[in-house]
Amino acid sequence: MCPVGDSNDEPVYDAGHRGAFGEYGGESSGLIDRTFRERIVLVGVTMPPGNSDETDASLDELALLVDTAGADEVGRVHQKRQSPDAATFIGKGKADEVRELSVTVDSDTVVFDDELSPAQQANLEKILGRSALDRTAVILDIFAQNASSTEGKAQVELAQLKYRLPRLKGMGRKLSQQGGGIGTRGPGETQLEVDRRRLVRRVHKLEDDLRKLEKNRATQSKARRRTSNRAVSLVGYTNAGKSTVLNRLTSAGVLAEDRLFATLDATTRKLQLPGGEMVFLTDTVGFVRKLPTQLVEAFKSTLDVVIDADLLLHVVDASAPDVHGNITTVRNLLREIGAEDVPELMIFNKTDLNPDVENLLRRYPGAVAMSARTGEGSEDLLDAVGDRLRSMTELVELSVPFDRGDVLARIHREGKVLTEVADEAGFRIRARLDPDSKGRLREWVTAEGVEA
Ligand SMILES: Nc1nc2c(ncn2[C@@H]2O[C@H](COP(=O)(O)OP(=O)(O)OP(=O)(O)O)[C@@H](O)[C@H]2O)c(=O)[nH]1
Ligand SMILES: [Mg+2]
Repeated sequence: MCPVGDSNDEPVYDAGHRGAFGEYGGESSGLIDRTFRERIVLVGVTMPPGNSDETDASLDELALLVDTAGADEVGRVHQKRQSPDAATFIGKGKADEVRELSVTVDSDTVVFDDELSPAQQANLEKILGRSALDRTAVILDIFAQNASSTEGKAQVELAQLKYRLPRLKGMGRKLSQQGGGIGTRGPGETQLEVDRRRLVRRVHKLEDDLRKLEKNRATQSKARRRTSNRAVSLVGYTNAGKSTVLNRLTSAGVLAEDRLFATLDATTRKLQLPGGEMVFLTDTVGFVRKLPTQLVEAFKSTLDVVIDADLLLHVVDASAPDVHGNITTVRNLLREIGAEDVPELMIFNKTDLNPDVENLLRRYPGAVAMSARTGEGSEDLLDAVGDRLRSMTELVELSVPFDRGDVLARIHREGKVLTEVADEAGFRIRARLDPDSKGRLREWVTAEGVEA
């Protein structure tokens, strides 16, 4: 039975609804003109301690996000400020300038690179005479287009409702006038004018459903934990090649596309390392600068696989314009979700596009370079994963009496048994154990830190 969607509350929207524009135009709902790509003016503001290069890079990325959502950048405006204007984010004069540009380039919508408060958004729309959206709305829109699983759809809907609830009034007005566009489609779009209480109820229902799904996931991961297989998670910036790495190593056949946030659901596959050990390798959602907090919260249960992993494979696109900025963004987000203590193995991917990775490898010792597309370096990666996991275990000797088959079974389950011989006292075993297992089996350990 599917826990999401079998509610007594009618669904507030059609969760399977896809984007409204351009390449997603095939699946017409009949409501929206899908042959049309929205024309967008982007606005970026540099505030201390940021500099204008960072704003530029962030705007380039916003243009990519807007493109992924199905719209085109037709103009760009920069401003430097000490702090945001409380009423209009950018100054009033600048807002007039943006309106003039929008008229000149015939834009439908203005997208701001930073999150606007509901009041700022409403004020800006008045001045600009067109929709004012922020980066968060664009990212949520892409997630809404890409969500396909029950859990993914529920997570995205929850994030969208939490973003939209405080903005309900403005959205209702805009929707009745325009009937679609970035930030307005997907969850909630047809009934944003209905009773706010109903949406709040829907939020609670979704939270409840997600908690149930999370319980399922916890049971599954517990079952995995009962095996000796370690858990390894792929993390990294969106489009870095995480899914391609999973496919390359396991023939998982998951979707890997030149498209931001192609992956929203976690996929786990077994992988055998060169030393014979089995690990569970999990691919999950990518990160980006200024990832909306509503999404990070809603994807909490999906991201638990990252927190619970024994090792993170941090996939980096070595050909990206700002490799270090991407690495920092990912590490900050890992800290935000509580995964900063999970050991990290860095992978510089796409070496076929940028073979010049010597500097990167020097700067990040222990990192591996590879091309998931050509397969070059994948053996080095497997060796490195094996080495890292082994370095987290210890070679110990144990002695177990014949009548303790349960202990013997546990050693096999939790560790990697290298040799097992029977003598008059019982079984003598050499095995690799992680610190937790060693603690649990302490009673039977006869020698620690044994040389291989
Ligand atoms: N040239 C080249 N392209 C690659 C390589 N690895 C992945 N790609 C391409 O990069 C794009 C993104 O790859 P994905 O594997 O979908 O990236 P991801 O990190 O899973 O991205 P999201 O799930 O969207 O966050 C695809 O077009 C891949 O074919 C590589 O080693 N070389
Ligand atoms: Mg992916």
